Amino acid sequence: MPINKLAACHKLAGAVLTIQLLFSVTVSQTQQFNYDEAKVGAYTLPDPLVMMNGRKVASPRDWAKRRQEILRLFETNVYGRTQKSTTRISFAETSRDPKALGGLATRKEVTVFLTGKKDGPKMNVLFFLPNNRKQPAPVFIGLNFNGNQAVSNDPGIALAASWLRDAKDTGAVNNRATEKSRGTESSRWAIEMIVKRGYAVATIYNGDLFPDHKDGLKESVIPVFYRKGQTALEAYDWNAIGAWAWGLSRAVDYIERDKDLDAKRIALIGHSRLGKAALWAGAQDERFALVISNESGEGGAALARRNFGETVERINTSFPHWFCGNFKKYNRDVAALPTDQHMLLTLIAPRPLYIASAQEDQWADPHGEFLSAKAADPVYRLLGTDGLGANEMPGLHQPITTTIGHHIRAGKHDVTNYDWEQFLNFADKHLRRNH
Ligand code: GTR
Repeated sequence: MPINKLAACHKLAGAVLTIQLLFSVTVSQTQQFNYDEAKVGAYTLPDPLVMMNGRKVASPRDWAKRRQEILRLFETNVYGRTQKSTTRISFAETSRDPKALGGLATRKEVTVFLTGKKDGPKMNVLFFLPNNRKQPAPVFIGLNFNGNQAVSNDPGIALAASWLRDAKDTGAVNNRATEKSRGTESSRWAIEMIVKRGYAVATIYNGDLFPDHKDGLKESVIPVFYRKGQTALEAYDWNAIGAWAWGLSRAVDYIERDKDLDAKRIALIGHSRLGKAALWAGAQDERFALVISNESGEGGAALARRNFGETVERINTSFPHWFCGNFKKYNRDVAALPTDQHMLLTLIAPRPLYIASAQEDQWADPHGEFLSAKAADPVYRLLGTDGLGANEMPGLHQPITTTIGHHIRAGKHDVTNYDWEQFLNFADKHLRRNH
């Protein structure tokens, strides 16, 4: 065969091979994720009521010990160990509008200096306080994805100063917030509804704590707390989710010192990746009186061992900065994890916990979120609560409001007014006045 023909032949073969390769990559990528309940396979969950030494947890007293064990397991294997800060926060109010939301609320912004020093790391907390209140207001607190200015169209809110994802939906230019980024996340924050029901709203941009990209570490709060001589993360160190959770606790430090707010009645909410952070914050810090996970999925409420939707390997690959280094060891061997996510939920017990899912959000495995809540139920019952009041996942729009609450609604991955109505009903029922 003449040489040029041979080359052409090779080229063709190469092209065919490339096409075949592309095809098989696409096929294996789609096949990698299972959406068929029949193909989930068998798995055994670690028992939250058995100590590592094999002893059964039979009383609330035993549970206090087991709880510490489980916390350590999550620190070491999943989210990383939160570095203790030795300094106290300080803060400054930077804005106040007593006639926000047409007079319904007082809007205020507070800068929290996370090491107490003005030139150290800081986060901005945005509050809406109901004006119609006779005592300190209970609070819904949660992180937001796109900056505080994104949760409302109120032009008085300061634009986020930290890194922001450049995308149409964020209104950011060169990774900075612009006027266009106002209100871009407001459909997820039913602020008026919440305020009308007598609750304050508090929110923080997660990027103030750890910019959400794989090189976000250096601009995050974490290096500020490096141990002496430390220059990089150890496999057990905290990462983005740990930093986000930590920031939520620093906001509680502030709330405890604000007499407009009732620090004994704080409901913590998070959606998706921020739902993972909310669960981890609620697990570590018992000052959160109630915790809500909205579609937190893999690494949140959903069971890791269930082969359905997103996987441990996929989340660690797409978001290497979220979990600790050790978590990556389980990418291909989830069964070896000493934890599963139902154990994260048990760390919130006996405090009220609400798990919300959406039917079209199969990536987050709604059934796996429900089964996780179910597997946390024995701990809730041991601690004297009514646990989760259902054996099977209820149909759409049939909320459960026992101490572990739950709903699945129609529609996509999102936070909707329907979700907020259920969260408010749940908080009305469970966040009783403590004084
Ligand atoms: C997805 C991720 C999910 C969830 C989601 C979100 O890309 O795979 O685990 O966290 O992002 O935060 O919206």
